[in-house]
Amino acid sequence: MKNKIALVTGATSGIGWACAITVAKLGYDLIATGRRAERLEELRQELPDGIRYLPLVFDVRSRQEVERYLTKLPSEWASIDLLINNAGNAHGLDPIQTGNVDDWDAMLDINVKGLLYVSKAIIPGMTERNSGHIINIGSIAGKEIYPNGNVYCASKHAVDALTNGMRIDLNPFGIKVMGIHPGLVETEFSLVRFKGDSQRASTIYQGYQPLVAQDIADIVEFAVTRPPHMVLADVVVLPTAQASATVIKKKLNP
Ligand code: NDP
Ligand code: 8X3
Repeated sequence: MKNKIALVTGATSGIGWACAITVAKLGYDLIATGRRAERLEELRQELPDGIRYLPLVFDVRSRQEVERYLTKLPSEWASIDLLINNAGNAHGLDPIQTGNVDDWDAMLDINVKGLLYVSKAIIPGMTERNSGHIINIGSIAGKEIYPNGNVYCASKHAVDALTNGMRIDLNPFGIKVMGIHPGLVETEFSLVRFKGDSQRASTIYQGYQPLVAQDIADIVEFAVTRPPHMVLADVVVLPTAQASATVIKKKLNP
């Protein structure tokens, strides 16, 4: 029997990387995307035998690139069963009055419009087949607002709204739609947010045990192995040390 097919965006690191390997281990053939081609080749080495793999290198900000790669998939890859909209990042952590407009553009273009472009390319196949599963990676920043989070929080609130909107509009087609909203997960996220400042990035994860990418992939595994009558609609997951976007129990340095 033919394997199911999963498409994971932002599979070159962190949560997307872990989700890609996890769904491949569950037996999905894998389409993995990101801008770093060499990382997508490294990912190939982690995949189990017998899984077909299609790495696609493009920027989700580019509507033309998304359409070029995803609306004209070879027929053997076109029936996508599982879409994990994960590509995204925070850029900067500044008060609104001094925020950088390029950072705002990046967050809205990647986290919101990129997710929409990818979804627009994949959903018609799902509605045609009356089946499919979409998992959008939101954030605790999509449930709460924190100081200096302004535009990143807005982008993730948009992901939350789009997830709920998709679930409503796709309800007649039997398509499952889920949002996963993590708190602090140690990935390359803070390195990107702080523009390569590794020292500042590492302080975000000090003094407590943050989540790791596999924690999110484990939730994906649970979600995609539920029976047809059941969808996990909305999951907020935090490190035990985190009570809200801003309340984190950290051990003080001795
Ligand atoms: P990483 O920085 O480790 O991974 C981000 C991924 O997104 C990379 O694969 C990157 O690929 C991809 N990506 C970023 N920009 C683009 C783009 N323009 N086009 C295509 N792909 C892009 O961070 P995480 O794994 O932590 O982040 C994954 C998701 O999880 C994001 O949506 C993030 O907002 C969310 N999240 C993260 C949390 C955390 O604390 N880490 C908590 C809550 C949510 P490449 O650079 O190769 O293009
Ligand atoms: C990532 C988690 O708290 O840095 O979405 O916004 S947080």
